Amino acid sequence: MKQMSCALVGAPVQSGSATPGCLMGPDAYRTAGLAEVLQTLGHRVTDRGNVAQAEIKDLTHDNAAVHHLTDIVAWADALEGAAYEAASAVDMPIFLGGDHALAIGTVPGVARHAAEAGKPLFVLWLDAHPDIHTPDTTTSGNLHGTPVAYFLGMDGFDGVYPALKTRVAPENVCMMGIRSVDPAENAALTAQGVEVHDMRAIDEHGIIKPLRAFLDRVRSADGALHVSLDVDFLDPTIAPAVGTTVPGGATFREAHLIMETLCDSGLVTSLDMVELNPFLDDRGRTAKLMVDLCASLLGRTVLDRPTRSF
Ligand code: EXY
Ligand code: MN
Ligand code: MN
Ligand code: MN
Repeated sequence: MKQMSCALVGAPVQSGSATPGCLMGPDAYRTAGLAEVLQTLGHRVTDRGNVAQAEIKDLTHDNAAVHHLTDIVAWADALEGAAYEAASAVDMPIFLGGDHALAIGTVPGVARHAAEAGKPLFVLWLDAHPDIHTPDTTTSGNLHGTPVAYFLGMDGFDGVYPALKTRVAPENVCMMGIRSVDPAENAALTAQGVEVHDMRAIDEHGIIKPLRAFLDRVRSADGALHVSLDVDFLDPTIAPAVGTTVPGGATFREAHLIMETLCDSGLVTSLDMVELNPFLDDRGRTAKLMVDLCASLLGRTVLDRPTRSF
């Protein structure tokens, strides 16, 4: 694997989730040795610390049905700029969550950088959930369930979230691991035409063929590829430290196969690692697994696996 310049960007967002604790995520990845692991793989790693929330002057529209809107809007503004800057500075920005609301900023930010390079942004969404609610369709009011609807440019965000700077085309989004979908999200996925490989499809047809077909599309479009990895994509028995566990998730090997295949493709240009809640796990097992998956994305093969317990 070619040596990459990587930037760790902490995004301790937690107000998009119902369960506090994600604000400890970035430091849990640091404690699990993420920078050191990537350096042993030969990459140049800079830790940019944690992004500070932008100051929100005034919020013209506060939707009572959603939680912590002002907080999330402040994060979105700050993260879009931080993501754009990191993507402009290094080969591989890695955004350390924090809950999935951080993608409200990171995806448009890296998309803006890609667009300036004349590249369409593709997104691989690895998650039990499609996260395609709008502020009007969410029933929980938890805004970590809304980033995809926002960056697709769906209606319902005007005057609520910052004006979307760079939109992602729905045909450029591929979801894997989906197994918990609200009715409004089902309708949105169909209306938008998002490619979804839910766990039933993965059980029946496997991962590799649809993943390779998606990567062929990224390659022929000369696209950039952002991977958004939610801890709850994984089966809760191997990744319990997340507030939205759903049984029947990806196995250790399915997750590594995806990362190893992505590594071989050389197409990935940015990564979110989201929804880790260290408060819900003992001994950092989930954080270490996420670090291990990041290592596979950045060049560790199945034959390089050192003797380790985690
Ligand atoms: N669809 C449910 C909701 O909107 O509350 C669950 C969302 C979970 C979101 C996590 C980040 O993936
Ligand atoms: Mn770049
Ligand atoms: Mn998610
Ligand atoms: Mn999820």
